[in-house]
Amino acid sequence: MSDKQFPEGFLFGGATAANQLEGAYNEGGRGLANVDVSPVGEDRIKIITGQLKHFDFDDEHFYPAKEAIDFYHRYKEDIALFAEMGFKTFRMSIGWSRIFPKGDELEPNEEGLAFYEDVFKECRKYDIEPLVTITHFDIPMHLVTEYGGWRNRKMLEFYERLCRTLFTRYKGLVNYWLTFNEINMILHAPFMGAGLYFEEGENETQVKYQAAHHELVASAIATKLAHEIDPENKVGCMLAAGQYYPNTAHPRDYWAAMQEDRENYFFIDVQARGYYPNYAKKKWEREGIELDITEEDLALLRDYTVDFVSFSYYSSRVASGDPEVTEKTAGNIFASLKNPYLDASEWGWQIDPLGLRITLNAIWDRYQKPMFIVENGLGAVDTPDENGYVEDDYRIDYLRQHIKTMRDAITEDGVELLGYTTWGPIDLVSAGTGEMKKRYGFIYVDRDNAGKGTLKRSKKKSFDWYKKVIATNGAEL
Ligand code: P53
Repeated sequence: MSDKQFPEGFLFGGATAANQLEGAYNEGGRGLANVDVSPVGEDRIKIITGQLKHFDFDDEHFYPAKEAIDFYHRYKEDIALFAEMGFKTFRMSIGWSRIFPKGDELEPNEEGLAFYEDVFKECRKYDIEPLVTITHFDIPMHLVTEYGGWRNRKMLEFYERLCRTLFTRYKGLVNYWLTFNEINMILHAPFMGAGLYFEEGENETQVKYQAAHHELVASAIATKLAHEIDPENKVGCMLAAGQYYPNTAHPRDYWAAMQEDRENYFFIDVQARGYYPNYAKKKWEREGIELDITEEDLALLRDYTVDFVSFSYYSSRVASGDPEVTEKTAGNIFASLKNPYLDASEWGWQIDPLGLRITLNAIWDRYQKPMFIVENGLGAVDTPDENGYVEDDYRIDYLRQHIKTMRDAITEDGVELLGYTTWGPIDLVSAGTGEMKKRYGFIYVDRDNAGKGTLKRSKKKSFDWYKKVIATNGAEL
């Protein structure tokens, strides 16, 4: 028991994404999306980074998003389990191609709208506040093949229509919105993040920043609309965060870490402050990048900044300015040098609870806006007993340490934090690898990398632990 308290009304819960749990990829009038055609296995990384053009299914690969964990048919059972843990909030995302199957239609697909309405009502039944990501690595394939994804300015119009539809239909049911999941992912996995694919000889950096500009303006338009349609709406941006440390005290390493941090904060600098930072304009100048940016775009960015800043945190990162130092950590789209002071997960993600406090303070110092930790957790191999029970003390340990440092950031440092949602409260498909084996959940799902299993849900040891954490508002960890 600690006398250091989380604020009253703190939103504890869990976070998911449509393509990683819904399945039912061809039901309810849903159209094909970029994430559907991303298989598990070796080729995945080439596909999600836009290096390998792979726009449809084939027989050689297994596509985990087709069925995922079948939340589409089992959401009542799953939300009941979240409610049993006492969730105050549930983060989920909209499958864009459920609402606009091709993306460029004028009228939405009623079946898709009705599905999410039911999901939100189910949450409300248990006083669970939905926290909705409008796009989480998700774009209708038709918008990729016909328009080239977010490189195309036409995307602004399609995204605006999506937002207007959602804000109007779910008025009163949803108040917390995130515009783009991990918006900085566009630089690292551009096909997954923005439906981008590169032709040979193309200036990739130019394409990525043009697409990023479109997303940033689209995010501002969403914020404008959300506030117009319902003044109760709160809109957040979302960053794949994790502060960079210098590899040594050598000034050039500190400088390298600062450069790396800026590459990520660039997006949030625009969404939270309303203008392009000088360091970015200078970079573009240096690299000969010329972007199509209108006066109207700049006015939108300036006038419609976000209400809060949300982020995912799994690990801190390390940078070096010394070209000889190259030993990278494994298994993460965000390449980082190894930090010798930290342990790592089975997937090579380094574990740094204090790094969460550091990241919280860095973001708070930079923006002075309320924050929301919308992802954190440990991807691990679980071995269930015959009842599907998993003794996942490693997961409890990871989360406990992170929740402690987050509490310190609030009670000792005074950062303003709205809530905390762990990633994948129920096991789901990994975004980075497409595996089921990389599990984050409090709830075990019987399904393997090849799609075998009954899909049965069972509680792990961490289920009761997290329930107690929420019941005591973080006093007992
Ligand atoms: P998986 C890489 C680095 C940081 C965050 O990731 C990332 C990724 C993508 O691998 O993505 C977020 O499933 C993302 C979720 C994702 C989660 O991290 O690869 O928002 O969709 O599932 C965990 O272990």
